[in-house]
Amino acid sequence: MPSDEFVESNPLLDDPPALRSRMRDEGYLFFRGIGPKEKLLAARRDVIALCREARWCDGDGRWTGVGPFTEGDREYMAVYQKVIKLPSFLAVPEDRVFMKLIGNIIGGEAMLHRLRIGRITFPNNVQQTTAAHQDHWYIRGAPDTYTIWQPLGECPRELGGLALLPRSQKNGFIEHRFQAEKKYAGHGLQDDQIPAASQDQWLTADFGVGDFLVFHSFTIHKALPNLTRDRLRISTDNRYQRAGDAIAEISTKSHYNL
Ligand SMILES: O=C(O)CCC(=O)C(=O)O
Repeated sequence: MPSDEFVESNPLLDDPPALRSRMRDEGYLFFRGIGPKEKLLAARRDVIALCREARWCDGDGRWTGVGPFTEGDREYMAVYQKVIKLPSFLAVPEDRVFMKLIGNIIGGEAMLHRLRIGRITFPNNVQQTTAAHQDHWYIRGAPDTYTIWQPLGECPRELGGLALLPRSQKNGFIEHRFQAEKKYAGHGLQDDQIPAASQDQWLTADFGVGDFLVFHSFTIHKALPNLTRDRLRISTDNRYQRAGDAIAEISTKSHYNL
């Protein structure tokens, strides 16, 4: 039976041509444990403090039953605008490990977008799980733009990590459809738009602290639902490209311009 686990790219870390080649072939790279753990946990602590202040969770990130709220909801945005200004949250994607890695993937000077996204995903809210999409729909600019997705804290599958379709970037960009039921990220790809041969090839992982996923802006990916009873899924996704390449205005501003 084929594995539904990402292939780890840690052994390629110091081999830029091999990193580039795997990214070109597979559309993603997955690394275990090399993210800046202290920074990730500091950001997690600060995000949880804000969620706790809003009475969404206890000090351990355990949901109180308030909500569920989603990006776009007034209650969510009131907390979110504080999250994306936290110095600890902003510091994560700037870490040298990411800048160097992306520099090696693009073979040049990496630039981190000002747009930095945080996600707080409540339990009992499956309908609002991020649908399958390609980031190029939202980010535009240079196709050779790369997303790094990582949880702040551990993210076992039932908490809803990220899944993607390997090699899906090779089919190029696909027009997205409006999905009226979504409160945010309202455009996505439906099953009939995804090549039939790859429908059963979704890959994912149980993410530990410091594990992260890098993928191309044409790679099809989606969130997995948070199926836990009482845990908030806290994550961040950030985008990088070659300095000097085309960039759309949205990527030069903070999320929602908050
Ligand atoms: O974390 C999520 O729910 C969605 C993340 C995502 O789609 C992305 O990083 O592009």
